[in-house]
Amino acid sequence: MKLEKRIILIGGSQEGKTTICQYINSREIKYEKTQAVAYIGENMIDTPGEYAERRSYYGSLQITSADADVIIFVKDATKYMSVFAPAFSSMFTKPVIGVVTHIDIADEKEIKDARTYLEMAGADPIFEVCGLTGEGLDQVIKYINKIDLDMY
Ligand SMILES: Nc1nc2c(ncn2[C@@H]2O[C@H](COP(=O)(O)OP(=O)(O)OP(=O)(O)O)[C@@H](O)[C@H]2O)c(=O)[nH]1
Ligand SMILES: [Mg+2]
Repeated sequence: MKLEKRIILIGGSQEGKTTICQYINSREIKYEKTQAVAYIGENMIDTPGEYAERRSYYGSLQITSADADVIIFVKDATKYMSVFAPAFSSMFTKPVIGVVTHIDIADEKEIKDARTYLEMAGADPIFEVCGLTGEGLDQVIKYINKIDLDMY
């Protein structure tokens, strides 16, 4: 399925942002640390985990997000902590949705907790995916393509 809007992925280190970009762009899935903001394909902006982990980078995230239509907060369900403070989404003037990754190896409680972190951060709705197999990503793309940007 083709992504028809430009998205930016935000989340902590190693939570699965780049893997989602690789999957959606039909690229080889391989681990590569993101060192700087990267434009992948036509429609994806990948960010380094450090940007969401350090307050001093929040301004860069805000500026970079101006280039996107939709913001995705990405959270690995198997990581106990979250980089997303409550109402983190209020920094952005764009629709913010949430994606829980690693559902292939997380248990039910971990997935539920990850959803709660994303909800508290203001992401809505929230999807569950596995970046390695692409499970759940079709629903994410379908939802994004349907968002009416005039509402924002
Ligand atoms: N089992 C499993 N592994 C995943 C999933 N998504 C990503 N990974 C693995 O998690 C590791 C980190 O994934 P990345 O996509 O590079 O993470 P990132 O958020 O881009 O990390 P930074 O570039 O450091 O910000 C890689 O080894 C991926 O293969 C998933 O849904 N399930
Ligand atoms: Mg990355």
